[in-house]
Amino acid sequence: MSKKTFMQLSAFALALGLTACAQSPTLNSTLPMKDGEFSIDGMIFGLAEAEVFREQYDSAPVIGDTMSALPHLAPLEYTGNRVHEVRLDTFAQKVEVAPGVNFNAWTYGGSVPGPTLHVREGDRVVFTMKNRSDEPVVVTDPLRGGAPYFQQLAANPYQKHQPAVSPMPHSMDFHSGTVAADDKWRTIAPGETIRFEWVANYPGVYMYHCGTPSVLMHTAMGQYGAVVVSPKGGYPTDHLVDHEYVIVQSEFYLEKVGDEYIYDHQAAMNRNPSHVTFNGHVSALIDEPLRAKAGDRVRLYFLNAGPSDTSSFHVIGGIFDRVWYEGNVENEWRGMQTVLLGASNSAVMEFIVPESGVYKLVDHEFADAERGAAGALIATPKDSN
Ligand SMILES: [Cu+2]
Repeated sequence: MSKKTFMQLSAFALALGLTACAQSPTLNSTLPMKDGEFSIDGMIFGLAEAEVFREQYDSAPVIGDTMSALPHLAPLEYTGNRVHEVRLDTFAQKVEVAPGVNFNAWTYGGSVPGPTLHVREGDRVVFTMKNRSDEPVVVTDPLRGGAPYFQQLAANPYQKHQPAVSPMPHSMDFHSGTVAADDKWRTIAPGETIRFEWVANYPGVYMYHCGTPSVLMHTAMGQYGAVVVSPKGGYPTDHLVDHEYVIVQSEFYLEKVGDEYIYDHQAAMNRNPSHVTFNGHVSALIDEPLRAKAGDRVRLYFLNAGPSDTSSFHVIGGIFDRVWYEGNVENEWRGMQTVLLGASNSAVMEFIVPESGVYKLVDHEFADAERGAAGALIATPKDSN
């Protein structure tokens, strides 16, 4: 269903009084609080302690109906708030980041960046992650199911995923959560599973990543992705948007040793990346460019995952009509040519496609564009199909 159609249906449902319940005047979330939790300014804090345990589990490593592969964003086909049961296992995977350049990455869900989770401000996430770095996990068979992510990954296999084994302690740090990091973001050993909850108290586009030292190394090895928390009241242009895409920029620090590429920690310390990519591969948005028509309003949910570099994102031939820094509707900018983002900063950016043609997407720090941070949007004429 297109976003416009969904917005129309949502408005229709509201008009008929079909929404689940009226929003509480004091709580962001329409979900009940649990024992021990407390509310400040409508946000929920004081969540239960994380659990760490061992389980027999060798099934789908990504579960969640709003977990998608880049550049897709899963639609939120519900009103108000809900609970998301999300699994995102961590394991090694051989991935390609440029033609002929592949390495044994540490991943969430098998791709670099990992899947994008979409929730609404006030939603609750019940999160489970098993550290499966000691087993070969296959993600190329879409029949394994569990999330739309697998079908999307299969349709866009530029990373050429292959199972790999690299036993290593790992953790998960969601920037979208407000919790005690020493509890929820704790490191777990291969074979262990962690489960904890977080509430999406603030809207925006957030990074998730491994927080196990060296954080630089674990992030540069591939353990990061995006969470989109849509504002509960939406963005003011929701009814005008024709296409939405998610882009994650990140750096790779690889050196060739024999026939293999491996991570180069010294290059990472020196901030000298071998590759800088949009969506994990220098060709990702070139082989599969974004699509739109002249006159369309295109919305990009953009995260600069770093781990260490800034991004100066620019659309050649376009001007950003609206930019919401960090994705928060309160932080609105107009008429931006370039959006500067530090490591783990993000923005929601919209531009109107002026005419049919090719619009290149670049990091305007051109040393990074030449390292791979480039892509394209192809626009067909206004009245084309
Ligand atoms: Cu890690």
